[in-house]
Amino acid sequence: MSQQRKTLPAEDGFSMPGEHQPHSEVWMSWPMRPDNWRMGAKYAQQAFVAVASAIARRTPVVMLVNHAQYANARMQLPAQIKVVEMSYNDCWMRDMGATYLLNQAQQRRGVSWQFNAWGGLVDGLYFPWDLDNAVAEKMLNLTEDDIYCAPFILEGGSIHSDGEGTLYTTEECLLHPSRNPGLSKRQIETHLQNYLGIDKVVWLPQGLYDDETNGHVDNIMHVVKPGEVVLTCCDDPSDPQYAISKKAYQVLSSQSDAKGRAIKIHQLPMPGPLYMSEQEAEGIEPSAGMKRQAGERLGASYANFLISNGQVIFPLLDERTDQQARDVLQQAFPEHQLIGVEAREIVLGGGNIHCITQQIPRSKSLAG
Ligand code: KQY
Repeated sequence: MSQQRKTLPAEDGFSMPGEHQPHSEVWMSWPMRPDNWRMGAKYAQQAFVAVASAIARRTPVVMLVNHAQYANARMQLPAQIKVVEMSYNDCWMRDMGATYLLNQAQQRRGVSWQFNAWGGLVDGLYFPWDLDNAVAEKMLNLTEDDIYCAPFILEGGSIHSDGEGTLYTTEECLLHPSRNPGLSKRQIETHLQNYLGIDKVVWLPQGLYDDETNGHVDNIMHVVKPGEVVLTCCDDPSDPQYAISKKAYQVLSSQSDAKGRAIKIHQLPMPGPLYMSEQEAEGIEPSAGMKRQAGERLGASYANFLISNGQVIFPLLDERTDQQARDVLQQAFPEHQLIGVEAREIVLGGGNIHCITQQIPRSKSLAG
């Protein structure tokens, strides 16, 4: 049974591992919102099945499903994927799921952040978001890990840990007025140190251009292993992404990580730019928070992949750049098996493979 802890993870010796470390499970949740996913999420569901099936080759997958979609999800998903009924507002496990921590003895606990649908009443994408906000605690209850309830807003997609004391994030997101307007940058760093057990924060100025999450770090870069990252780069000086990626490159190449290492950067190509088609926009129900119009630029990036137990599940986005992205990733992950999954339907919903998955690190109590 899980208990709520009143202390801080860092003082208890817990910290956030890197994604490259072993996982016991990966959790996802089933798409269904007709104002975010076209055609009642029919095509997104197929993409989620493909992502879950790829992960499940090496890591057990748990899929959360709303009651109305249970039978449909069970029918579409391979038998080895565990389907668990749970309530939620949309399906971004990276952001509403718990962030798991380990201590030196490989015991596990987790953090439940406050979630406000990427901006609450300032510029959030939907209302209400209360069911999403309750998911992390329910998840920790189901995995029987003790819970730290963080008293501030944060989404899992806005942080990357290297598991050795370095946390990567963006100023654009964490300092955005729609997240924690009462906290200074210094106070946010202190919270990150307390709740994630990290020693140093590397602040990129911005995330991917026109990303509806206010610049999540997981859509522009990814940690390969301590001291090594991949970064989305752009070779067209007239594209707004060019200057953003250039600044990110400068920050990463001019800083050392928490252990004093220079940070090695692998440069990923940028797909597209890609835009929403007329046909795609027509299949989405209008809503107040989410702009979904034909011609809208999509927040598409190859950096939004998942590492899990020796596999890298990465998005296929544009046949002009997919092979180049695969080559860069294979060079960055020479020992990993790369699996490309068609991800345009996920990108149409505003995120990608990393955003729809949440890994649970392997602990000593869950051997194997
Ligand atoms: O980037 C992520 N971690 C999530 C994207 C959420 C988009 C909501 N429509």
